[in-house]
Amino acid sequence: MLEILAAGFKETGISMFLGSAIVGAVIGWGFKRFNLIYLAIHQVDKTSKRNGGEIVAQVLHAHNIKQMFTLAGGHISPILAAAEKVGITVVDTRHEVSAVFAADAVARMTGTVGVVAVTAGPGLTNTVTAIKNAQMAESPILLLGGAAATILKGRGALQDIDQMSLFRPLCKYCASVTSVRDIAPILRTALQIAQSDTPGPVFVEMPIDVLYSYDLVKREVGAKSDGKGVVNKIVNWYLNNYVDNIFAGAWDPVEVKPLAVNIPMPTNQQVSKAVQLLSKAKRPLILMGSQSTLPPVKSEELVRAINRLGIPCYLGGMSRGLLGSKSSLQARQHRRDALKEADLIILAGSVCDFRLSYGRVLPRKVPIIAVNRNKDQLHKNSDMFWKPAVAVQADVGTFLVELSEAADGLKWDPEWVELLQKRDKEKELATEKLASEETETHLNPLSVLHSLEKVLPDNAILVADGGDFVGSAAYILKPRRPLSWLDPGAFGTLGVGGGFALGAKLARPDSEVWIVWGDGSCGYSVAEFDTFTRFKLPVMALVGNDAAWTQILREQVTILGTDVACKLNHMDYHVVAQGYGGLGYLLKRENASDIERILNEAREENHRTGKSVLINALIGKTGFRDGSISV
Ligand SMILES: Cc1ncc(C[n+]2csc(CCOP(=O)(O)OP(=O)(O)O)c2C)c(N)n1
Ligand SMILES: *[C@@H]1O[C@H](CO)[C@@H](O)[C@H](O)[C@H]1NC(C)=O
Repeated sequence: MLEILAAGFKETGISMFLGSAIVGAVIGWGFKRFNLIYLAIHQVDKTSKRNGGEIVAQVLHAHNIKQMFTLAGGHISPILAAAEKVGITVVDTRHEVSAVFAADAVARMTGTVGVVAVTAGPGLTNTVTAIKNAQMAESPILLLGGAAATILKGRGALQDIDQMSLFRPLCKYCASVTSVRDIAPILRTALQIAQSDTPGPVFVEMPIDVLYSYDLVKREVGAKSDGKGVVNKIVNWYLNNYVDNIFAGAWDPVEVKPLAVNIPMPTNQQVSKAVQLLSKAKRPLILMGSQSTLPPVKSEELVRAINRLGIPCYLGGMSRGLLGSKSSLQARQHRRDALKEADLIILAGSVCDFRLSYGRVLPRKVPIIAVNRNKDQLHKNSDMFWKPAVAVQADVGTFLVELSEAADGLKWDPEWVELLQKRDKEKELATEKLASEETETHLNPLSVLHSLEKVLPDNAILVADGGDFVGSAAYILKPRRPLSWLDPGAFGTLGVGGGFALGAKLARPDSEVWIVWGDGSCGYSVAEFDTFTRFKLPVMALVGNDAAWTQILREQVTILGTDVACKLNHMDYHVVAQGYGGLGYLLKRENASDIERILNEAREENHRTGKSVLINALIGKTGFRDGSISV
């Protein structure tokens, strides 16, 4: 790697950047390129074999980072080697996009920052979709990317592209490190920003010359101790100064501890205004969104607050499972009707985007209390379709806890909760009836999902990756506890399955992690079964195999009259899993009466052998999902 860069540089080099060298030598005197004052004060230890990767590892270790996800590359090897040395588990995936999804899952499950390191150029561009997904899901991720040496940027170095421009629109903070002494302060700032206010991804570009040791960088850049002729002397002087500046003060003692994270808090006035409105309500309703699961409020504390409030809730995104699977306060079905009947609505982190029909499903005349850390999300479409009575830009969990204390003693119409419960029961009975219907050729997907619901243990974590089958799963499967459901979020990205499951199993090794996959979606990341095998992470997967991209097919056929590009085959995904060292099961119609037993057998084998399992269920059509959105 280094050799290639150095050779490339030498070939095209000397004469090509002669111009800039001379200009640089003159202007450089003006302290722009190398900080001569700094150089004069700080030592350059030219014999040290240490490298910047060690500082990266030190900072991450001090921030309690347990895993780093990656796919290798020479640009980032020093980070991986140093991370391994300080005891961070370095997990190498089969695609960079899965590395980011895994870090995202760790961030969501643990309330810390997920960390990814990928190589320059294609390594980084492969992360773009997952980083955008994390931005939309407000998940804090630190993306470390390799890069060409700063001095070789734009000179034809291997994998050298303008990476900063790619990530600026996707990340809360982007920085490129230009000297070893800057590594710790930049990383601390990046980690702080990732978690502050509205959490999200941050990007730190680490050019190869801040990651390798002094002697290697000097060689790579092509700086010699002396040269023949005036021009060569100037070039060498320039290059030596460039390298010295990178390493000046590199190994001085430096602070690596976390900086304080900023979390926006509600004011007393906002809380008492909300209590005042609540005191007039008989049928209040909470729509909970993912933000409610963020630190600092712990899940148990939030659950206590909701139970104290006694207000029925619909749980969305990461808040699914918050109230367990049996709470009488949780409503699941007929949200539209409930919104029409409620006389006060609390948007606890849920957003008036497409998921709430841009706010059009909210009634006009009842007070709406909106809480969100993010100002844009808080007010989304409030100029068009709805209006908040109180808008609180603050942490959702903290607001609900304070509200539950201030609203103590308030009571609601007892028939309200009963009504929502009764309707849920009715809908569930109707679905169960659909599940018992025979499909023409293959298994009834609803019946497969009902069987899964019956065998899921209390420690199950569900990863949702697909279209129709997963949409049905979201109705039928009940997450057992807080933070036990992972879906892509508002970006709706297919392909999260392998990466999410990887992160979830590492963050919660004692849980039984289940990927619920569409057959189309499975194809994106089934290769991560290899990663599960190598890292001895036994994951479970259920593929609803209908030989199509059905969610799209359904409406494309109706509206446009063709199934073009929407058909797949009944492929042997269970055999693919076996090829990657897992166990595979094929479920067909003849197994219909036996599904629960087979699922349990698969679970037992998973526990017994420590191998991941893929259950390939050949499913047929039902009318259950007709009319649901399919974009
Ligand atoms: C990366 C990405 N590509 C395409 C889509 C569009 N899309 C949404 S649902 C869907 C079909 C999913 O098919 P499958 O995983 O087989 O599940 P099924 O609907 O058949 O149950 C597609 C292609 C998307 N959301 N994300
Ligand atoms: C499904 O049924 C067939 C036919 O009875 C049987 O041979 C097969 O073993 C069953 N599959 C599983 C996974 O048990």
